[in-house]
Amino acid sequence: MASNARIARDLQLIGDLLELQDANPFRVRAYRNAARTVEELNRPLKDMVDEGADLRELPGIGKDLAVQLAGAAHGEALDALRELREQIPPGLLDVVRVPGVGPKKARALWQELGVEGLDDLEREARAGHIAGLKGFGAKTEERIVQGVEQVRRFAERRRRADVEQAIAPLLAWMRDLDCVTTLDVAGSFRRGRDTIGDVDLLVVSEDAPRVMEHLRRYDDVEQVIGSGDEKTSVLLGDGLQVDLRVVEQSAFGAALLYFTGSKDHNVQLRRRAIERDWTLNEYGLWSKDGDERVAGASEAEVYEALGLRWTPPELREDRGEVEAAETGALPVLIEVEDVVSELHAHTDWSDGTGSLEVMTSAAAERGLAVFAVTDHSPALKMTGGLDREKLLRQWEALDALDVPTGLRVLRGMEVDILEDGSLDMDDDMLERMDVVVASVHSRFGLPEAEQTERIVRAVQHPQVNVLGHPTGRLLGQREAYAVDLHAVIAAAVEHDVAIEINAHPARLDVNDHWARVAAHAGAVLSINTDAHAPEELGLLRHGVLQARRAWLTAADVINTWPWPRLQAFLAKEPGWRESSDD
Ligand code: DGT
Ligand code: CA
Ligand code: CA
Ligand code: ZN
Repeated sequence: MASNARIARDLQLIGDLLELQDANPFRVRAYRNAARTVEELNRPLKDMVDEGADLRELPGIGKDLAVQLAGAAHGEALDALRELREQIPPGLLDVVRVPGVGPKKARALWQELGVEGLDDLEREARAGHIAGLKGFGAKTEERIVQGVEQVRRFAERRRRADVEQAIAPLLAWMRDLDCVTTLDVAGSFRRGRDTIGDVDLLVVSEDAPRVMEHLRRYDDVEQVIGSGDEKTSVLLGDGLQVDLRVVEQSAFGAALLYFTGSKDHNVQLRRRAIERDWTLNEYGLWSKDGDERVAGASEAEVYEALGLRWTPPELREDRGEVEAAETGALPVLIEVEDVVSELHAHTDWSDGTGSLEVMTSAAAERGLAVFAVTDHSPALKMTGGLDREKLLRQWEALDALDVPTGLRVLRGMEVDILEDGSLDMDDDMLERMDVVVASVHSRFGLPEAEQTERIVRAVQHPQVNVLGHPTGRLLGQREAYAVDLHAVIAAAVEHDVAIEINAHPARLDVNDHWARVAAHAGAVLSINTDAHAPEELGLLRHGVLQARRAWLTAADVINTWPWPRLQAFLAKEPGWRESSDD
């Protein structure tokens, strides 16, 4: 089954591909007219076909198209589209999407310069080979260089949380099929990477063709890139690629291992297999002659046969995990349930949406033991940051607050680090707080030396407990500012300041790499949601994933500590490092 919008997009695409082939303009126009007709229908084409409507009565639809559309309504690929896809390099469609190019110019570039994709196009444009072509010019060439970058940006990696949301209905659709025994998301998604290139689905089923067909029929499939016995790749409406593999139960573990990756982790495992005179592939671990399957049904079985402990997917990046799995030195990774304190959250006293009551109730409902109210300081005007007087009023409100049983509410603030590294609040007020989060929200463009000095100075302030979102990156929007994090981490270790892993999916800051560097340097980490609404307390798991990728245990993260130890840390009492319970 396919939606009208999708069929219309396919018809439009046929027009574009035909134009790339320099086909008869009447044919091109016929498909484009048909696209418009389908788009403007006020009911699903599929319903019309099922009711036996004569599609030839629709404007611009002849006999041949009527037959194709009937098939398309039931999810079959349009014949013309299938044929064209075989004849035209797929990368040319990216070229067509570059502003200022379009099908006619793309065809000229293809024929004159052999341009088959964005890389070719960029190279030719930068080499100045395009300006001289008939119908182009220096200006077009310049626009093309910028246009290529724009198309690439669009095709960039996505935030994991966005992908999670985008594929939820697809997973439900696939699980709905009765012959799907198991469905897992593998690849970088399973490894918990902060961004995802494409989605790798692994299904166990006795009826692979039906599973493949079911995916192709999913309503939001925009394009089938390829479909065979073992693998189908599709693009969803928003451009997200989904790769599906179907395997038998007996090969499930080996396949899950293979398609979870990472590639480098797999290389290590294959090396170990070869050392034992075996081979490892997506179907199993095999004896040298390939006759006997040594392991394959479960991941654990494969690891065990290779003399390794089962390794959590978050660690499978060839960063020393294979050696650790061999010697039994894998860390016991932190879990969401270990976290009992939220130390960075906002309320409607600044730019949050939830009142003190709403946020503290939400925290209690999530089973937290400690919740810090850390609204913004006044420098961040657009957030309604609290000045001294308003902060005093907030504390009065906190004193009067009916706190849920079992929850400890902390007085705190997310204090701006000003340009010179001083803090945006009076020292006597900072001294009266239970917890101070210090963050940079301005002057991202300072030279690295100045930025580093600024942040180090803030970390040295005797009242600061947590360095909030230490690099300022916003995934897909803003790069990290230039800063020497090694120096910042060293200062944090010296002054008993925790390095934050901000769990907001747009931030995940610090990332997995820096979290691990920080822990190695002896720093402690603090995972916080930076919630601006009660439901955002649920973002915690995104931060925990990054912590796991950083090899962190519960002990490395102050949010897991029992109150006496956390209290000692926040008060910078010597001795917080020696915990009695871990
Ligand atoms: P992504 O999609 O860029 O976020 O990253 P991954 O890790 O999901 O990479 P992807 O989708 O290309 O492949 C998924 C896993 O499948 C990968 O981690 C390892 C395995 N794999 C795929 N293609 C190959 C290959 O050509 N060689 C090897 N050794 N492994 C592969
Ligand atoms: Ca992938
Ligand atoms: Ca893939
Ligand atoms: Zn902030």
